[in-house]
Amino acid sequence: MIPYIPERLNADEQRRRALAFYQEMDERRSVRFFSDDPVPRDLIDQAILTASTAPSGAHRQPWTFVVTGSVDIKRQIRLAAEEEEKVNYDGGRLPEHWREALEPLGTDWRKPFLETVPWVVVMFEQRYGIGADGSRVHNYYVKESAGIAAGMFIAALHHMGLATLTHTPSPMAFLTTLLGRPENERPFCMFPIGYPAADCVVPDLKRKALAEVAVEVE
Ligand code: IYR
Repeated sequence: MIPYIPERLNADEQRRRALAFYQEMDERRSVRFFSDDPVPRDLIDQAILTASTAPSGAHRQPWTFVVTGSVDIKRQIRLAAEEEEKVNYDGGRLPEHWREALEPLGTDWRKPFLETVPWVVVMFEQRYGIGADGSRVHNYYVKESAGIAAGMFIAALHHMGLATLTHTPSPMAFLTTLLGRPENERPFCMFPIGYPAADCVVPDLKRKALAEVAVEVE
């Protein structure tokens, strides 16, 4: 064990920081219309490092971030994702209630943004780890750990002025083969990353009020 003694802030400073951080995060929106302006590669690495500070079961950090800026691979990802989404939207794989739920988002099977963006990051969860001798290492709370890291990843990107979308083309198994990932990894979430297009629009969403998402028990 090592000492951990972060600076203790006074309550006024805490409120100032809390409000500023909330306001910044409240401005984040999932973006589906991107510009093809380039994004420096080192920014992506910095966001991955931040995501990787997430707590994880037994500190296994059971994730791999696969980054691609390859025109060819982005095209293959787009074509494969659209193939699956055509079955979802037009082939009747999405149940009626799901189609209705997506209506306000205006989504359909077309995913041109997967080619427009400078970077696509695919986050894989490691169902189990591989020890130095090649043996299987048990991972714990893999989904929870990956979910927290994904949240920190999108927060990091937003903080540096980049836009993304938590995109889960369904099913996502094609990404394992396409990106040449090993058997212990499963696609968790895909993140197209770039700047919003000049004419980007987003749904007019309202976020739930505090009383709708929090209760106090006395
Ligand atoms: N994966 C599909 C459908 C979709 C599902 C949910 I839940 C969303 O919040 C948005 C889309 C697609 O990407 O279009």
